[in-house]
Amino acid sequence: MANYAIGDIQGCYKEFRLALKKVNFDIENDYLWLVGDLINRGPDSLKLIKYLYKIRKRAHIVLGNHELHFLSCLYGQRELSKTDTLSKLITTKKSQKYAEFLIQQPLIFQKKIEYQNKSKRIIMVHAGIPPNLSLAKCFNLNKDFQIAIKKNPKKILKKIFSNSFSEFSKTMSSIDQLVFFTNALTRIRICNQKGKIDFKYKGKISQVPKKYDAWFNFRNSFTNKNSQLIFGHWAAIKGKTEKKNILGLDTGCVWGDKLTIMRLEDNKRFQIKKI
Ligand SMILES: [Mn+2]
Repeated sequence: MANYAIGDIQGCYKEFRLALKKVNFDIENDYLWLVGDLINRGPDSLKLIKYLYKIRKRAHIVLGNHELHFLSCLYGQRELSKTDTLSKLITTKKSQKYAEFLIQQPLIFQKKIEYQNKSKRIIMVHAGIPPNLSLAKCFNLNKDFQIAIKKNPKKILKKIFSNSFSEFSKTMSSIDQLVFFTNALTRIRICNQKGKIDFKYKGKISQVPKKYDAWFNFRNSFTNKNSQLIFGHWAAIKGKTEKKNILGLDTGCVWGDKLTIMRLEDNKRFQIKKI
């Protein structure tokens, strides 16, 4: 049995299947971890979701900004943009089934895995975690998020996309905390010492604006020698964080680069070039 984590697929279904083949993914015994942004921009979002639904018992998924965007469009809270490639997924008869499948997925997931008679905790998010949020706070807010989105997806999605708070404060209302948390975990790349996020910046680490840095370069309370964090979202850094316990997996397949699949037991990476 092995655990494999895969970076942002964004509808690159062919490369995704080649990645599973490359590692001899065993559907009966292995687990697949998906860091979100499964869909959109690429050609085959519907095929990808269909397949993931089929193997859902062996898949651990966290939601990315593109899943939230898809759900918002489906529920009439946002409009498709010119660069979206979600129309097949929205118009299929089974769109509701796939939406409900996505709504079941968290924003943060963790599990302990065993390897070489040792164990380590793997934490997975789509974009990252602001340094001033503790893991316990994240799991509490995730619980609130899951309750809110299952109860009334339209309502919470509307709030997530209409309010973009850039920093967390304990004096915020609980709904505002939830909105900040959802945007942060699915969209953060850079922030300042106080955890204030610049949501616009998408470039390289070397050109980050003054007083800001990559979120994983600040001291945090969520990783240690027995736990590691995996994330996607930031294609421009090509998966490189220079950190031992914080590992990026988005290597820009949809932009013509590569799809990365990593075995979590030994962090060995395998890559498939964009076809
Ligand atoms: Mn993303």
